[in-house]
Amino acid sequence: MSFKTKDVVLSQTRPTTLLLQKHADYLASYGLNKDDFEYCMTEYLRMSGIYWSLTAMELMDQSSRMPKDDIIEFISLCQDSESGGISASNGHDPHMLYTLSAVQVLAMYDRSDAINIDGVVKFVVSLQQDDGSFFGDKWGEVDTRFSFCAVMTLSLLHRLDAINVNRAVDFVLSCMNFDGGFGSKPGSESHAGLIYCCVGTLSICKRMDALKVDELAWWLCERQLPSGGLNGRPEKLPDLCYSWWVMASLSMLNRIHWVDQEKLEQYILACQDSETGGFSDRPGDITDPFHTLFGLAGLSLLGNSSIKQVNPTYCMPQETIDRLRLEPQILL
Ligand code: GRG
Ligand code: ZN
Repeated sequence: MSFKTKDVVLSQTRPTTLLLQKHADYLASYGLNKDDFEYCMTEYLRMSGIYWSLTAMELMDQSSRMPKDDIIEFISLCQDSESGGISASNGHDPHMLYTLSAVQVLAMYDRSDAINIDGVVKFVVSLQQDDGSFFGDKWGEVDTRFSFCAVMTLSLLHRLDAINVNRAVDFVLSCMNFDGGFGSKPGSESHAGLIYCCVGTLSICKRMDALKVDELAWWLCERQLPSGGLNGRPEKLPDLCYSWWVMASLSMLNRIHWVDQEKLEQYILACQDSETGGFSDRPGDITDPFHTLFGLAGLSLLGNSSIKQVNPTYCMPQETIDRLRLEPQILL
């Protein structure tokens, strides 16, 4: 039996400063060639791709380089007139995940008027179950991710009262484990991505009093590995996106100082590609818009002054959350 920790070693030649302009150029040109193989292969998640890119560009104060009018038109074409839900791309089926991404993008653009808001509310309401949980779409998968998508979508539209919030909270709490963490459904193992979703749901519903704060924050800070990076569960490799799932959760719990922030910053910076721009999951891997957003957002949580302040609950610029007068709960 081996007790070797799964981790990576940061090379001497890794990037150690923020290559901000490279990342903005990378995202501005991403998708300009619609025949690009990677672009074609990611059509099934296009709406979230737009959210990741636009949010990253907003955090770098360069969102004017994104094709705003085309994006807004694309979103309105993705709304299904029957269910009211929004899909990842034109002609795809509506889903909670892409409905949230679309509503987040429109919130940043202050253009929620571009969709039928009552339709979105009807879609989200139709997916809540008697136990408070949410389906992702009409096919009936239940997951705490969808609870988070539901409450975030409705809160951005100021329509949280349309669902049974108490039951939504009860379902999320039924997914809490002995270690203070949360999984995707009752009895499922704790996972940092789902912890973010559950803590985020409680933050929006202002029910963070129900958390086992110290157990949860301890489990979260134990995700840090010798490289400085964070994993999503015990015995797993580090991955840059956990700099978001873990650190945003710790931010809501007001305990980001429980990790070694300098080492984490070094890990995040090492995940940049100095040639192509963008961030990847681990140093040396291929970059993508998803990890680029979470790299930048993670650095924002760590207080990097060349990136705008990000809101830990919504993963959107704090200025958008302020403009919408939303006040998600953060522990003092
Ligand atoms: C508004 C930021 C934002 C999100 C919306 C969709 C969603 C809500 C949250 C997703 C949370 C989640 C489940 C993140 C985990 C993503 C991930 C790296 C999954 C891979 O999991 P494993 O277990 O990989 O296959 P590991 O890292 O454990 O090897
Ligand atoms: Zn990742």
